[in-house]
Amino acid sequence: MKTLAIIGAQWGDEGKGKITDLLSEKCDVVVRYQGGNNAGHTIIVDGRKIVLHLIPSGILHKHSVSVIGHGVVFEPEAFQKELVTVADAGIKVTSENLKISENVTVITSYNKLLDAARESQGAVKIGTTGKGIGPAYEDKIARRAIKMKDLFDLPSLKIKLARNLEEKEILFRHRYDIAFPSVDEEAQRLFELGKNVRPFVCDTFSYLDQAVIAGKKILFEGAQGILLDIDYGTYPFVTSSSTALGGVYTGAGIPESSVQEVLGITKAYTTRVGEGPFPTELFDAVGEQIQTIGKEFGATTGRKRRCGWIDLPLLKYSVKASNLTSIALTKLDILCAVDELKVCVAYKYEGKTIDVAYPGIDLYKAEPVYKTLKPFKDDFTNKTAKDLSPELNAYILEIETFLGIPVGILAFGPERKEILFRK
Ligand code: 2SA
Ligand code: GDP
Ligand code: MG
Repeated sequence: MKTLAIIGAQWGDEGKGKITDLLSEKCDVVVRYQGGNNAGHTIIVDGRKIVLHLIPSGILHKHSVSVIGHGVVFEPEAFQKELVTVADAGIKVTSENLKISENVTVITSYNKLLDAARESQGAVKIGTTGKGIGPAYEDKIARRAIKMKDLFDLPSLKIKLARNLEEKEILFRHRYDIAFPSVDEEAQRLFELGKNVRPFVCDTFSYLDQAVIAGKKILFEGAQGILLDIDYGTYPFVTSSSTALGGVYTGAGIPESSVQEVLGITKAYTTRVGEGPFPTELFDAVGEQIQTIGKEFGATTGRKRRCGWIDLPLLKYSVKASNLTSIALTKLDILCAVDELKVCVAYKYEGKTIDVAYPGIDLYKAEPVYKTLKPFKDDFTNKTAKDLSPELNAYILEIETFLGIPVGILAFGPERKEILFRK
């Protein structure tokens, strides 16, 4: 297998965790390069469920090294909890199999308080996960973030936190009536938490540089999805990181030539959690059925996910935005239970018909044009890719023809083994 990026092609939760876990069996290194513990990547092995938020999904494989690159925003308390979850699953995490960049941005209490206040009292509700992701990236871009290496020197941490809090106190304490903890309290808290992270912290840039030179197989595990990208996504209803392919280069810190394949993980239908436009959203019994049988609840917050038909104009945009080379189509088993099948093949928009969504479109005004297909009712047990029904083959062909790239992987259940490789 070549060096590979796994990227959500929709609004997240396409099944990236499951596919990463599966493919990392053949990889030496698995890297998270953006986002933070807003992500929820679910892996089910032998009936046992594990949800990872910060640690790469490759951690379940003994031979692979997990790396958290400098583009990630890192919440040390959440990390602490996740270490326990992973240990409970019988996985030993050491400085050999987990490496965290000394330059990751730390999510502070201030960031979380501000996220919560804006969501409850601000002018625009984004429907964030409340983990402080946006405010932490704001600090990074404004060059006042606390970096991982800052946690290891208490006096200098206090100085940096004081600078970090200065404007927030003036701008937000009264605006939102937030009681920020004092600099001393926050410094002490982060300093203590930092002690537990320190054994894993290193120069991940050099580690990955050496891995590339040595020809190691590297898998880059994206979080959220292309349509939530800060630049490519449905702004302002996006997350605050670069979820699309560009984020791999900047967030992991590797040269462009290091990524040979870009696998777009795509649900056989569409879901979205949080606010924002969603042209193919279903508000009827079919939408409810997909939500219920698909168990479409946020893996981090437990929120109900909104559900709708697959949206090819948006997917075509994702293919272009991240140079996707193939698709993994997940949750086909859920559509098997639905007696209707529609595919959005175009939008009616401002009097025209368009078949590729592009950033200039106001998706709230885009009216989906559907093609109705025959529903498929495949039973995937002990089947190969050659045994698919004509109806399912027609669905896959519709997607491949429209997008111009192959559907290489089919997933039909949450378990590791519930998968078929087509090409
Ligand atoms: P944030 O918290 O600032 O990143 O939220 C901004 C928007 O990004 C969306 N977002 C997500 N969408 C899908 N899945 C995510 N992870 C969790 C999951 C979500 C959950 O795996 O289910 O549990 O609710 C994720 N993380 C961020 C978010 O909904 C906002 O629209
Ligand atoms: P991620 O954020 O992209 O890793 O996806 P999540 O873990 O947030 O959500 C995907 C959900 O679908 C999880 O509960 C997975 O266990 C589940 N899942 C993944 N692939 C399949 C599939 O092919 N069929 C079914 N039924 N569930 C799947
Ligand atoms: Mg998820």
